[in-house]
Amino acid sequence: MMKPDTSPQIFFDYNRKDLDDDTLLKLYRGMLKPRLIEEKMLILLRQGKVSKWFSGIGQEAISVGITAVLEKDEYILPMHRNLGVFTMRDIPLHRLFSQWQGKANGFTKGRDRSFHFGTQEFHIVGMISHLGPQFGVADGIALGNKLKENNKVCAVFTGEGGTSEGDIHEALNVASVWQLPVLFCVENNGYGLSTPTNEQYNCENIADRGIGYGMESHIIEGNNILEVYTRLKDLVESMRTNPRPILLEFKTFRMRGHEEASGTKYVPTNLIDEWGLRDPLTNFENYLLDEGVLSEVKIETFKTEFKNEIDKNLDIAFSEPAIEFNKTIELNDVYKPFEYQEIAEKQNKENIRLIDAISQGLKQSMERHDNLIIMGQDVAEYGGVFKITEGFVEQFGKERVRNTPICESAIISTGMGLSINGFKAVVEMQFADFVTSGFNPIINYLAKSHYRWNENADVVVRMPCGAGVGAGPFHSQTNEAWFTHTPGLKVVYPAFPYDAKGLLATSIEDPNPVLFFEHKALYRSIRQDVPTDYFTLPLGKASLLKQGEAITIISYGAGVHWALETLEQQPEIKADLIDLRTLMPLDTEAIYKSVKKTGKVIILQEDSMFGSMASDISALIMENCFEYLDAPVKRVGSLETPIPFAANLEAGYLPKEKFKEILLDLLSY
Ligand SMILES: Cc1ncc(C[n+]2csc(CCOP(=O)(O)OP(=O)(O)O)c2C)c(N)n1
Repeated sequence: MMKPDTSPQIFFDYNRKDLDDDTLLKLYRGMLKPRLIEEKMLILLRQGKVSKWFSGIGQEAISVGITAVLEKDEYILPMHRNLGVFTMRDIPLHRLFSQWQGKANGFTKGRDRSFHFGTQEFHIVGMISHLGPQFGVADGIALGNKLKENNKVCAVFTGEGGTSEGDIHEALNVASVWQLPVLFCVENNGYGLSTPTNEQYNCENIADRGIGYGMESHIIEGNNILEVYTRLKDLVESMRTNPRPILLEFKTFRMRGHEEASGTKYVPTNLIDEWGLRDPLTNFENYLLDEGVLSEVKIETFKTEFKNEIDKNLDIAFSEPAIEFNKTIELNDVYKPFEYQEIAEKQNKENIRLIDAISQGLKQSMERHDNLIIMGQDVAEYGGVFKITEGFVEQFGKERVRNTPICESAIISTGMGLSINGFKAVVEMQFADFVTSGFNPIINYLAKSHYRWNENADVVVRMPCGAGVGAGPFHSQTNEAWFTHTPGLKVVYPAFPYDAKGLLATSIEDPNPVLFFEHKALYRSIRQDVPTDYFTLPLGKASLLKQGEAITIISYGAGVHWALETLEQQPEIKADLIDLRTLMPLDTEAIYKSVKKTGKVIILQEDSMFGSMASDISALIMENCFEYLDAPVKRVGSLETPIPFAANLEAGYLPKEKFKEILLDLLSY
């Protein structure tokens, strides 16, 4: 809304409605502070005292207006141009400065830069670099709020460029289907790095997409602080009584380069000039002067106050010594400490299949943890494609056993958000293969959060995996090595019903992210006597299934059963058979002990070889047990091809037959 040319210094037709002077001043001071911090940062950047800077100059009204509307304990998920969110939450500035300088008093112990951090203390969940997952995390936080019935709202930010990410579409859809109270705030500032909006999307307004998601949406003049504040206030109030998602498109402009070093050469100068006239701070300042709420003297007083605060806090941050590398601390912070509690099995046992054991373990965990939420495709009334959650809806209700749209990425991010908000989540991949569509949040969000800002991801991802069922390249993979490679994840891979039940219970107890592999070919073929009550088994402990002097066989999953079959057929082979059960943490002690006894090792896995578990275990053995070896370590895995469909091709692909040959060769070495 434009005012006629009569007062060129005030571009906006401000309407203070019933806002008192204090509120107006709070908003003014709210914008002034980040502006002054940024101006200082730009100087420090030129002096080489800060490394990188993403400027939010000209966009302050959005961060400040939204944060002013939300309660202090309502979560906000900002991006890289939202300094105003952090300052409005009154974070001590020296902590922000330490964060930007990679120092210990920041929020990430020097492990991540700029705005890539969160803080539970201030209810801020900062971004990861990857644009996209924040929206799904906001879904999870909002789902938590909805389940707690606390009438809280959460706000998440993105730029218009970020809206092209698939994660964003998934998260908007989930929020709409589940009616989650999230303010999805899109700051449309004209450019995504150098890409103008007309090369980013082909619709007039991003808010127009609301209709496609079945979601209320609004366009807001992002540089007009009073419009941002008053409209948000009304919307948030109505969301508290009528929880629902709202998509907001804030029209604004990026006044500086994507980051300072990259400049603005590609931005027509007339655009910068035009938007300069709409500066949110100077316009509002002029308006408040006009209204008599502000005076030149007051402006100077505020500026001096903030500049002093900035300088004082900079001194604190600059005088803080550089962080020191301490290997133990670095390694210890990858996972949240978890004290395993043994819950012993009771006497009652029944003979059940692997699939029943998993189902029982999951059900008893749901009974034990009333903050545990299950999410997955078709997991509710249908019971999941493998029927593991059959009957769960009747017992636990649809709030806790949630059918999801087909969107792995947003749901895994939702799990992260639930965890941030005090819940536990189990996410079922319909098939382990489909985890590729949720790879980003697992690798970048779940795995790295504790190391980065001390926030654990209490999420178990269930992974029905494996070949031997004639299901071809996209329903048969055993993809554990994608995850064992990533610090921050735990990976569990049981081969028996007893282990599966106890390890699943522990995986859910453990506050760290766990990939829990369940072999489909074993689901209905392997039976065992399993305690009927809830019990736990420790992660990181292998089991020694057979004992012998001649050779060590190491395996996990289906490979364990192939090895057992071989040993049954050839009882003359005296072997230690180790079932790893957990791949990360790995029970190296059990491995080394056996290798030192037998001097010969064969590692059998279903996965193909290069970059796999067998390769790493082999390397570990060579490095740690070389003097004890009487023969080269042998690895046996599947062919280096995708998994074929036809039964005889699949049999040729799998290493079962090859294993027998190599085992005999090695024995006679
Ligand atoms: C998944 C992903 N791809 C690419 C990038 C690199 N990148 C960082 S910011 C950015 C532009 C973002 O534009 P927009 O969302 O409009 O936000 P703005 O920077 O304009 O505020 C790009 C391409 C990234 N961080 N994440």
